[in-house]
Amino acid sequence: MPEFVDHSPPGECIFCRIVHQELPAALVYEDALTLAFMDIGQVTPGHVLVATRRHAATLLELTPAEAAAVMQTAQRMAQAVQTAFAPAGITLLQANGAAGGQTVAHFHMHVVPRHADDGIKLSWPRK
Ligand code: IU
Repeated sequence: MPEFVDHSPPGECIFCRIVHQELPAALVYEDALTLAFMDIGQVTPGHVLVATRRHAATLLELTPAEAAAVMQTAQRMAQAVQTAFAPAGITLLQANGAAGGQTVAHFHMHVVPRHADDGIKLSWPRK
């Protein structure tokens, strides 16, 4: 069983409300299992989130088909941001559980365009 429990009250998950078009979001892609929209807090210009259409709190709750679809969508979004923003690199980041750095309890993966001098510090413990 997943260790991270989604405590969102039924119907109040922010990303579910985006999926159901109850809240605005800059949607850039959608298919049967996933959608992608611009992160409201652009870490760098072009920062995109890939989320599951179905509510699943973490990676541990995805079906194999959803897990595969998420990575396909992430690659599509990486190709799109490469074309649109010409970054020097792209970071994918996906957090699970509060201890893992997750703040929104609906599965999502960050696609972050990177530049050599963008000042972003990742918490991964390496130089
Ligand atoms: P995290 O990995 O769970 O910390 O990422 C959550 C992201 O969701 C974070 O980057 C927020 O800026 C983003 N976000 C959003 O794009 N739209 C919203 O309405 C909310 C959060 I709330």
